[in-house]
Amino acid sequence: MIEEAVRVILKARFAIAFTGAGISAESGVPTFRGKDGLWKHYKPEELATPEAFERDPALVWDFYRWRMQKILEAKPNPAHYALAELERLGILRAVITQNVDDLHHEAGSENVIELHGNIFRVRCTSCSYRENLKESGRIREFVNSKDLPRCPQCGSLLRPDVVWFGEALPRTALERAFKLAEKSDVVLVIGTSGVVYPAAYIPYIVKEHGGKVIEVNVRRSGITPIADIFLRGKAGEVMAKILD
Ligand code: BJW
Ligand code: ZN
Repeated sequence: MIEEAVRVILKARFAIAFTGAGISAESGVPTFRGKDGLWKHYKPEELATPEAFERDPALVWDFYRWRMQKILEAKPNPAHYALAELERLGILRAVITQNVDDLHHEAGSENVIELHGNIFRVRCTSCSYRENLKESGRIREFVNSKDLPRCPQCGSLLRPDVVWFGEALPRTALERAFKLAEKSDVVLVIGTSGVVYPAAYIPYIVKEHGGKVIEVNVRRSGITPIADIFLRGKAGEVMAKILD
């Protein structure tokens, strides 16, 4: 199976990757669904929503501070590095990710499309204020603070610059991702349950346009029914073998 996947990838004219929380699992970043992914028994649908933030911003900020902390401690794993290497070799054209953890950039991938935002950015709930905490050097301050973060311009609550359920995805990112999917002849789908839309359309678009779907996951997902090649295993281990 791996040999077949390698053959398809090497033959590709325009390959892309579509990644989810599972690619960062081996880096120590908890996934959303599944027993290890839950935070204090809350489902993502109960925390990653504008309604949850309105009702209880302190609870939602606690969740995001916990995630920021985990992500700060995390380093890219062989799967992130493999995608960066495939891009460097001119085989992979883009990484479309649902992750907010920045690990693709850290591994050296350059053309990364973030569909669900980035956990190191915050924005004001009232005005246009935005801040990149990596650039401003205020991550530690954010993670360690117990107070609700406030906008320095208008005093309203700040929120993570990520996409919650019921919110629109960043338009240019989604349009770029769909266009890339239309012209791709191979998509490597790594570590996603493939149940959150519109992101999960990406592999379907590739398939509809005649491209091949190669999936890497420890278990079956919403994408598996259309996968041409399903590689069962941990992302880091499988991707390291592919690069071998
Ligand atoms: C490993 C591994 C290892 C583990 N190696 N693998 C069409 C149909 C049905 C519903 C909808 C639809 N269109 C829209 C909806 C509604 C909704 C939706 O999709 N709901 C479904 C859940 C039913 N979608 C939305 O609300 C979206 N917005 C929208 O559509 O807006 C419309 C609109 C338009 C115009 C104006 C206004 C509105 C927004 C979705 C936002 C999702 N946000 C989150 C949080 C982001 C911030 C944060 O990170 O905190 O995104 S939720 C969460 O799920 C996060 C993830 O990116 C996303 C996907 O999860 P992912 O990555 O797949 O993770 P897991 O945990 O589910 O899976 C991990 C996988 O890895 C598993 O398969 C494991 O087996 C595997 N694995 N270890 C390999 N070592
Ligand atoms: Zn403000």
